[in-house]
Amino acid sequence: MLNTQNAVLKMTAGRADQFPRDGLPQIALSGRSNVGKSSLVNTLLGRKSFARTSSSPGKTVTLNFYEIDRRLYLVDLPGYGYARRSGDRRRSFSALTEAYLGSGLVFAVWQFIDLKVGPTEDDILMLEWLNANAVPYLVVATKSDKLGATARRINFEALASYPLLLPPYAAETVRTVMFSAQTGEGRDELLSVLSGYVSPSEAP
Ligand SMILES: Nc1nc2c(ncn2[C@@H]2O[C@H](COP(=O)(O)OP(=O)(O)OP(=O)(O)O)[C@@H](O)[C@H]2O)c(=O)[nH]1
Ligand SMILES: [Mg+2]
Repeated sequence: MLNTQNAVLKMTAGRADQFPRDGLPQIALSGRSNVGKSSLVNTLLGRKSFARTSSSPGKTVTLNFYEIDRRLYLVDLPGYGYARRSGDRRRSFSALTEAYLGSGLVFAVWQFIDLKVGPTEDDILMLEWLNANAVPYLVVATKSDKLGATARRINFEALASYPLLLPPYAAETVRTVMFSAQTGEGRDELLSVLSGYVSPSEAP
């Protein structure tokens, strides 16, 4: 198992030449602003405010590389979709995020989608990009605590069977994990996914 107590913010990167290139697997946390990426870092690591979170979107503007147990990085990406208004064709993904995703450093992506909201236009662009580039990824369905039992089930089933997450669009059926930073739902499952990245033979 990973020792999540042993976590350090190794690098706050505002430029591409600051991305760590030490061979450790890098797991990129991608999703729109305010979806709960930084909160998930805190929940997984059992810390209150290790990664900075905010109710005002656009909190994370740099790429923050959290090194876990000297074995992998969780990379907290800036959220996208913040400045976008409908009909606005401005670039939504930051140039730095695009440089990172194209850098060849990414081992896997965790794509965050709000369980209540479902995939946004920008989320769909990201899913299409992940599929086209054959990047291994899973979907984290966030803020599950905000829904009642019926809506939870309906929304989860709709998301997990979203066409872009299934063949032939995706190489294989994409795993979808229900998560709440508030209740801790999904924490154990995601920690075991992380352990699997660094020691595939380790018993779950
Ligand atoms: N109810 C509920 N609120 C959450 C959950 N996760 C995050 N939030 C709240 O959503 C807001 C945004 O959370 P962040 O973790 O900062 O979101 P982010 O994806 O890192 O946002 P950016 O840094 O702007 O990309 C905060 O007010 C959090 O408290 C959750 O599981 N349940
Ligand atoms: Mg953030």
